[in-house]
Amino acid sequence: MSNPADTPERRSFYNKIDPDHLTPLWSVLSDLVTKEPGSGCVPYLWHYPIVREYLLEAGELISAKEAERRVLILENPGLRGQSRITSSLYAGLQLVKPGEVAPAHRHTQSALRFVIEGSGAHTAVGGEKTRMEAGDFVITPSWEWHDHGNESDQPMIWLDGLDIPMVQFFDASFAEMLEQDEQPLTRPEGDSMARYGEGLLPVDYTQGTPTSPVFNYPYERTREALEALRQQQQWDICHGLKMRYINPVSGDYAMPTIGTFMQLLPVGFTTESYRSTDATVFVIVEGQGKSVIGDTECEWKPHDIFVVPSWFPVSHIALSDAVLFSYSDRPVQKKLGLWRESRG
Ligand code: GTQ
Repeated sequence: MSNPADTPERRSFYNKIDPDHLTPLWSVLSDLVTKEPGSGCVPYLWHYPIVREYLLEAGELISAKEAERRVLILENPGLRGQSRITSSLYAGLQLVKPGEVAPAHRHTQSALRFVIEGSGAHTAVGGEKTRMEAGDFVITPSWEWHDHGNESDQPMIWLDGLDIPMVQFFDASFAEMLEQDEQPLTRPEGDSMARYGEGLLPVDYTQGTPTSPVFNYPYERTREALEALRQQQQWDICHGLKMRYINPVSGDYAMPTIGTFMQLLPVGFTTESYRSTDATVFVIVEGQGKSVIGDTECEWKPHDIFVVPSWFPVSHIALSDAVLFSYSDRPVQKKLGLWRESRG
């Protein structure tokens, strides 16, 4: 499919209608309704040690309080200037130094934190604090107050994944600051996990919120589950062993706009080529290996971050036991009937 050629008569017609804010569909149709996905989003890998250096340097330039959030945005090389890692998703690395507070605010954008390094810093969400360890997946639901702090003696760095471009697309952004830096706490630490995350629910609980009421999924438990399941040796040829995080109340994805996953690839495992319409951000939690994304080869080590654009074939090779966290807009595409995948 290609657009019909311009002729002098056509061009002069286009010029005539232009002041009335009209434009011919046939000149742009094949760019709007493409045969296959292709947004300009390209495969790319960020080497963690490089970004980490810059982030610590940023830590000397501005405080978490002044910045509100001290974050370096991971911008897809094909989408520069748009603050996005894929067409629909945002990624950034956030640093909170010992003694700092990132002040309380709330917004309609949903956020996930995936902890890269540090131990014992906290985030408070909707009146409850949770301490964070490397590998934890933590959720900030839409419109919940949240502030971050670090009482430990080491810097804390995590990956922020937000649906900022989606909310931008819908023009549905609202945000506000709380008058005080830290929100009042209304529940003890561990309350949400005990109430919703132990295979139990309060007897009369019916409220289904779109976001999981469990807001910290500790790595310790996730890793234990992967290790237990590994005994079964039931490997998926495209994914190894891949699990998705769920909202325990509904069984749906943990977040309404972002799907999150954790997978184990045993040493030597090479996945078959796979593609899907949800462009996906991967974070290496453990291990070394390589991913081939279209024609691009990405060699990875722990804490590296890479992006697989929509419909690019990807295959992973694990050179040691590897654990990969990933996130994408899959829940949204599935609800809209748009999601497709292809194996092999
Ligand atoms: O921690 O609330 O990376 O509001 C971007 C926007 C983090 C946050 C980001 C945010 C936050």
